[in-house]
Amino acid sequence: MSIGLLCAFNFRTVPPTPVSPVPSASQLAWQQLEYYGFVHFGMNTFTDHEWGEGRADPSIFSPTALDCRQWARVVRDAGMKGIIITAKHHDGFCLWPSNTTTYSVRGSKWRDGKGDVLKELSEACREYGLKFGVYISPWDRNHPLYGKPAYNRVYKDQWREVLTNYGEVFEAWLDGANDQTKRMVYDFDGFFRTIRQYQPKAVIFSDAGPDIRWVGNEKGFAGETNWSTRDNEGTFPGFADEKALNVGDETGGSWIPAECDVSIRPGWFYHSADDEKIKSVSDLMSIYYASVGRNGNLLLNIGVDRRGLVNERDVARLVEFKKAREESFKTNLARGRVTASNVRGNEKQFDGEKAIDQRDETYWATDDGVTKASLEIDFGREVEFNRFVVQENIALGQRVKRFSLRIWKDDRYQTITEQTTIGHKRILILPSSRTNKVQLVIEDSKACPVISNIEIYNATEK
Ligand code: FUL
Repeated sequence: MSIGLLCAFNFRTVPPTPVSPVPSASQLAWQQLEYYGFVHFGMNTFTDHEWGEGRADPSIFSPTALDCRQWARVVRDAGMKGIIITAKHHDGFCLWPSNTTTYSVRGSKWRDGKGDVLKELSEACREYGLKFGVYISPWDRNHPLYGKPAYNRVYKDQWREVLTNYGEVFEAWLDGANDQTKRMVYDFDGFFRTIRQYQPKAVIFSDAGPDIRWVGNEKGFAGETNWSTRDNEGTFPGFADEKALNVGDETGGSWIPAECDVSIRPGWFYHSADDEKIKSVSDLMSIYYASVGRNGNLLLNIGVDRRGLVNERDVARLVEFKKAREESFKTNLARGRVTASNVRGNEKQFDGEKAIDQRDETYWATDDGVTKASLEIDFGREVEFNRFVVQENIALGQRVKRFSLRIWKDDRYQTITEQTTIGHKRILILPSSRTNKVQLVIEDSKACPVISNIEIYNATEK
């Protein structure tokens, strides 16, 4: 065999070995969604409560114009990728005709007691190309068995009903609020097994994962340092070490990325008194940068109103927020000559160009053992920018520990920011700079860096 053939067949550089832990296929798909909607709707909508006690008469649940297709349309038009609905909140009222309780839509007059919000919403989500997710509160202030071991069976049955009757569910959401007096001992492992049994592809969210973790606050802010890795031993839903959840653990043994839940209004449920208290576009942009821009997913809540519609005020704000993002990320300036300090095996397949080719599956990577490296983009002209987007190929694990950004100014590179983690996506808000070239410097990484994407923008909002 000739040397040439040997090179072609034997010495092709292999892709980087994954750095453990890595995301499952479902976690990877989940991370791509980035932004989706939460809908809080139920008995509280009609009693004007946030935490109902489970005593309100089912007949009080009486939406006059409920239209899940409107919710789906609004959510799709807002640029969100799915909806997670409060199928049951702490008051125990079920939005589907559950056989586990008498406290459900079946006892209401809505659709003559024959309605099923989950059926209507899951169908609307399919029609509008949205993912469908479900929140069932473990805490139940109505169910007679709550507080007794037998309630664990009830709760599992609720998941079984919801996960077997409405098609594909992308996320199962378990909140951590609990009764301080009844001391219910939850069978969380059993709950997770039940969910896996009926929807093995769904990701399970709680304070403690197992698939997705709470970010540690309800403001929608992830830590500037945000590892998707975490050590979960001894944690459980309701356990909320807010600081630890906010930043993850660099050395964590499990892949449990953060989800940032936050409401567009002060409360989670709709209250007409809050009609003028909807978050501004600028607040929402800050939330976006601090969630999606810090390696988290954004779960933005809308409280559907008493008609059973997303209120027109919230609709308008969601549209404005979408426009603001489109404006800011309109023209990607990351074009030009790309030079990397090191390219894995000197192979084209891993060169710097792959970080700006707009293809998710390609990436710039260095040789094994090279954990400090830089990548220059020479624009070939002067550009002005104030946003820098960078992504790792997280299928190979989250690697980068520290990075910085430099701009060419006064005949030398000058550092304009020093940062820590990247993960799926990091968006930096920077003071406006004019320069001919920029340099991304990976200062330290768990293994050779694997950078799948870089984008540069000059955002209109400051
Ligand atoms: C919390 C609940 O107590 C709130 O009412 C809300 O549903 C929030 C998203 O989760 O645990």
